[in-house]
Amino acid sequence: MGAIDYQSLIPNNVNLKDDRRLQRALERWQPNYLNWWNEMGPDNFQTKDVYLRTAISADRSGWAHFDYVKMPDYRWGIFLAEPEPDRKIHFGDHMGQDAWQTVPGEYRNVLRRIIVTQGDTEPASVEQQRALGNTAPSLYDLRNLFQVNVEEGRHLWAMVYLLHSYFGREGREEAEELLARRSGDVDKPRILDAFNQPCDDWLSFFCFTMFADRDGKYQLAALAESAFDPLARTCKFMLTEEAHHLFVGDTGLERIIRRGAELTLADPNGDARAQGGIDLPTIQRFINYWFSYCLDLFGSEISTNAADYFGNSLKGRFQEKRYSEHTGLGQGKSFEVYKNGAFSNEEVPLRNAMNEVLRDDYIDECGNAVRRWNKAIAKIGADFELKLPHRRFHRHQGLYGDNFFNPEGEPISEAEFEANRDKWLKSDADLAFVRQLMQPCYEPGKMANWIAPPKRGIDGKGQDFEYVRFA
Ligand code: BYC
Ligand code: FE
Ligand code: FE
Repeated sequence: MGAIDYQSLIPNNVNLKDDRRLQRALERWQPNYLNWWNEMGPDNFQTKDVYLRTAISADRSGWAHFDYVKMPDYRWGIFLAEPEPDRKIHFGDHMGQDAWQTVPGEYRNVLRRIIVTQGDTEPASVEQQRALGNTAPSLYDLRNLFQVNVEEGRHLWAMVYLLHSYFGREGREEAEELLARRSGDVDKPRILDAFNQPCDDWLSFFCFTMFADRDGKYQLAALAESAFDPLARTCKFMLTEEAHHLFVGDTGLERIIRRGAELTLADPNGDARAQGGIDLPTIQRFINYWFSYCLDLFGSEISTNAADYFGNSLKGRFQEKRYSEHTGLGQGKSFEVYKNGAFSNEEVPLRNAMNEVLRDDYIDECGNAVRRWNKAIAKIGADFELKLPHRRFHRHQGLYGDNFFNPEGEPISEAEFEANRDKWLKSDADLAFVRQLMQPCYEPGKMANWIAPPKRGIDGKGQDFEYVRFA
């Protein structure tokens, strides 16, 4: 295992050549995928040479190879993490049994749904980010965008492999649908809300890779615990690629924040916008918007779906092994429920609260990043502190989705929310300002004015390396 077969039309480490039917089915899907990529993938850059990494092995050490590639020639393929010999199920009702190499009949529909939901987000994000190449702040950032895009394309392959391999005709139909839905389309939208929001400026892109890809990290980690072994191994390898997406988001935001702080100080009136930068309150409003949409991605606080996923050993907690107890039975989690104008505490069986357990870990990790960013602001000497809004703020799903709360989480009227909307969330005026700032900067080593340079380049290359060739 580990080594990847690059001789086949579809690179893989699953011995695809030994399963001719599956191979043929995937080879029939491949041109449809390429059509989708050419239609919905990065606008304007399909013929350029981009310095990209490609997976060459699925084990931990040295899995990637860097070289110039034209994106449509990227070797998208099927890479699963090494199998764990004699793997046992380690949570839920099936704990102690052998991990499943096929799909148990009774979980066929629900597993398909989980895989389709996961798969749907991958092409959705490529669609959302389609226009960004036209306004990249540097060649370094342009290259990172495309790296993220090709890997999200590969994550779609990862899920389509599972659908084709384990779900028969229905799986093949779902694989077609994954290419037919479109982000933001009124008739055929993507499944989850955050993936239908436009993401066509770079501040949004970095918020997206910071917050939405990080939801991806937590969802994939929960699925990497799954009793269904092929899903677990697929997600495990996706997570190694995902680390770079999170790096892009976290450091991208940090660079905009640092630059915003510097320009605030440089301006006689403390106005970063006047210096061609993005002011920290605007960055805060973008964070409020994307963070709240991404909190929705974890599903309802109290969810029978979540209880079933965990109980059926399909989806675990983040790093399930950290816990000492793995059935989730006989325990509860308490919630602040807001009903008829008042809060009350409600205790819910732990299994039903698994979405919230995952969301808790996610919020903690986002909070750590904000603390780091604030240190960077303080070091520069600007007087501003970024904050994550409260988990109840601006929610569209779940326990708090039907009420209005301010960023501190206090209940307010709809009128009060609307009166403050532009103070709390990116406004049309913010968006217009940010959009006009987004002018391409394609000279090697140059950086747009509104973003600080990265601390180092990619693959040991310098800042002035030609990460994308325009010739
Ligand atoms: N928008 O019990 P509930 C990534 C629906 S990101 C719209 O609350 P459940 C990536 C829900 O489907 C990771 N609808 O939720 C990042 C259900 O619908 P039905 C993606 C929503 O099922 C960046 C109903 O509300 N992976 O990889 O416990 C770039 C009530 O369900 C939303 C996954 O999500 C929403 N936000 O949990 C590229 C993992 N939230 O059945 C890639 C797979 C809920 O009533 N998915 N609904 O029609 C899951 O595990 C679960 O589906 C969810 C929802 C956690 C998403
Ligand atoms: Fe992904
Ligand atoms: Fe990602």
